[in-house]
Amino acid sequence: MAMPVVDTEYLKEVDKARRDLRALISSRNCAPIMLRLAWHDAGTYCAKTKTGGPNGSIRNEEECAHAANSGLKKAVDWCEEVKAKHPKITYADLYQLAGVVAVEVTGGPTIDFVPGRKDSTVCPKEGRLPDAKQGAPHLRDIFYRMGLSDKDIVALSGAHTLGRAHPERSGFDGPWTQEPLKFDNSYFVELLKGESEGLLKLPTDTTLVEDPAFRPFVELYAKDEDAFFRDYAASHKKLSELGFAPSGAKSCCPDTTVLAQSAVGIAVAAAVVICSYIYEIRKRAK
Ligand code: TBV
Repeated sequence: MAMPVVDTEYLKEVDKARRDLRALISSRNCAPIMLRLAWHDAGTYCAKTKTGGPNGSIRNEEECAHAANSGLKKAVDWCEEVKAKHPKITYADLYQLAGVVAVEVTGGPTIDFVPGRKDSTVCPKEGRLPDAKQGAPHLRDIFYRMGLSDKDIVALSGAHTLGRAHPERSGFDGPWTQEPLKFDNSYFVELLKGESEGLLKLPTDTTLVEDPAFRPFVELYAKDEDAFFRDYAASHKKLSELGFAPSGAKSCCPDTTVLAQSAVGIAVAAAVVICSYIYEIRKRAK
């Protein structure tokens, strides 16, 4: 599918879809799985081959059936309700918008959303998303492949402040925090408390406190929620825009033309004012 044309009409639809998503997510309490959907659509990106990424391909049966995506069909179907009302919006934009709204309605930071993502039906090879049973080297392999950093890994892991694992989906069980529908920094606070109170710790979670490069970020985010919100919003935006170049090229041409025209206009006006001033002075001097 071609690049969607992001004109005023498209932006208006995005606004309406945003409202519909807010209502849908609040009434069904499904923020966690919507955030997971956005992450799994984006998290297949490979910076080297420029394949995968937030392109809506997770809606296709083959990709949705990948083991890592277990349970996500429900979220895909819910998004379809919004797509039916706003067919202009690409699936790629819709899933990323759902992720942004999920964070917002649960009390998290505002994440800048730029529309214009293209849809794809190409299914990436299975195995691009992280495996919860592995450690730091694996986590780095996966995130570096996307072009993301250690700081992005830790900040984005804070998304586990929302939701829980389901035995029938991943084999793991339980939430990471006491209030799994509230987006805050409690994931990091619980992580530093260590094994206790029956909250979930995946091998990839414990890796964050054990690894010397990851740990300082965990400590920072546990004691400074503002720092977590700031870094999370920046990392989430990066994740949501992997391989996506907002259509600046087209819209910047008219803008620069307008700029150049106004510059010329101002120069001409100034020249006229100056000339008439000089003319006036000479007339008086006579
Ligand atoms: C659920 C693990 C957002 N994540 C989730 C489950 C598991 C993982 C449970 C699925 C289930 O049984 O329902 C096993 N996902 C991982 C692990 C990795 C991973 C270990 C390894 C890197 N997660 C995430 C990011 C984001 C999430 C970057 C979003 C930005 N994931 C997420 C939410 C939920 C899961 C909100 O991966 C709860 C869903 C970096 C629900 O409640 O249904 C944290 C990081 O990628 C690991």
